[in-house]
Amino acid sequence: METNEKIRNIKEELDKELEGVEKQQELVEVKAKYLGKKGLVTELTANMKDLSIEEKKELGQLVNLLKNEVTEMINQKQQDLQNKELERRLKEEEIDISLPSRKIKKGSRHPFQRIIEDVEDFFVSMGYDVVDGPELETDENCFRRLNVPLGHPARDSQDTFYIDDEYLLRTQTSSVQARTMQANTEKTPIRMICPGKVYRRDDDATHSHQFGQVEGLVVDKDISLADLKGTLEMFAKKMLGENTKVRFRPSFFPFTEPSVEVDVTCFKCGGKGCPLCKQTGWIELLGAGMVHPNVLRMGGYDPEKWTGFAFGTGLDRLAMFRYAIPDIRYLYTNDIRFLEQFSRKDEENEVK
Ligand code: 2NM
Repeated sequence: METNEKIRNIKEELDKELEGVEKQQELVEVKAKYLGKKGLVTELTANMKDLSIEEKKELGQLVNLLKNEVTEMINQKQQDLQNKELERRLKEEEIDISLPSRKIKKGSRHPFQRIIEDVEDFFVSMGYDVVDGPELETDENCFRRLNVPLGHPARDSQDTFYIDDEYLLRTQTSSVQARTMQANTEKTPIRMICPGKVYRRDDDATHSHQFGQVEGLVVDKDISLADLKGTLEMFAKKMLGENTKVRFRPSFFPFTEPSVEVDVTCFKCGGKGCPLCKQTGWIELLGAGMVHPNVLRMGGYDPEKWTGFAFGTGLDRLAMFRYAIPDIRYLYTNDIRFLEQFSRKDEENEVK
């Protein structure tokens, strides 16, 4: 066969073969078949040694030309394969930026957190400070400075978690009040509240070892029971709605004298009487009273010159009233179906 014809055949064959190539590996094999040491192109020069110088030169040029063309064809195919691969990947990994995004699940504030914020808003607007204190307390701050005598049932180790003779987990946040009076070395007026966790040893179906409390304290010149009544009535109306009625009953606490219990009209029946309020129409909201002279004295305030009132209540109590939660345990069991009801859009549904 004539050389030119062989060359033409090689190119035609290569052309056909390249058309069927789909993978990189196949192309490597094709390349070896044509351009390898024993490849079809190289083979053309097999009997070079039998030719004259002129013929050698002529054949050499033709074969070089062919080599270049074959290389070019293979490179072109290489490029095609790469483009195809790129296109495939672009298509596969395509991101449709016009698709709506996935909804981010928003959490919501726990009713306790909301209550704390509402209580703080009210009292801060009245000029009170919000004060924090340690949960691990001394017997001194938790009981002695609050006029809770040795032998008082509240000090009983059945009710209190004692760490040792001196340290305990606070059973009420009034230890922060004791600290605040003590720390105020200038003996200036005090208006403060302290929300926080407290600990008691009773646990049954309706009591938990740990629960939330908020207590408040006012110390100034000429503070009277009328100030206590006015403040707590405003507070109750602010938290539970303007229609809420308030009544004060005499009571007893070691740290206040006189002491009162503050009832509000039942959130369930509005005061008509129902099982929740045991047909009385009233539910207890707060304990309060005029700060006992002993407590003032131990805080460094002369009870002849200073008077004050104090109050306290449970956060669960406030939350149940405010959100009409029928069972205290909902607040502690972290049932998502319960908690989801407190999303922002439901804030309008609060009992007001
Ligand atoms: C209550 C009820 C009545 C109270 C008293 C004091 C202070 F500062 F005078 F010691 N802090 N909190 C108090 C008074 C707390 O909780 C039911």
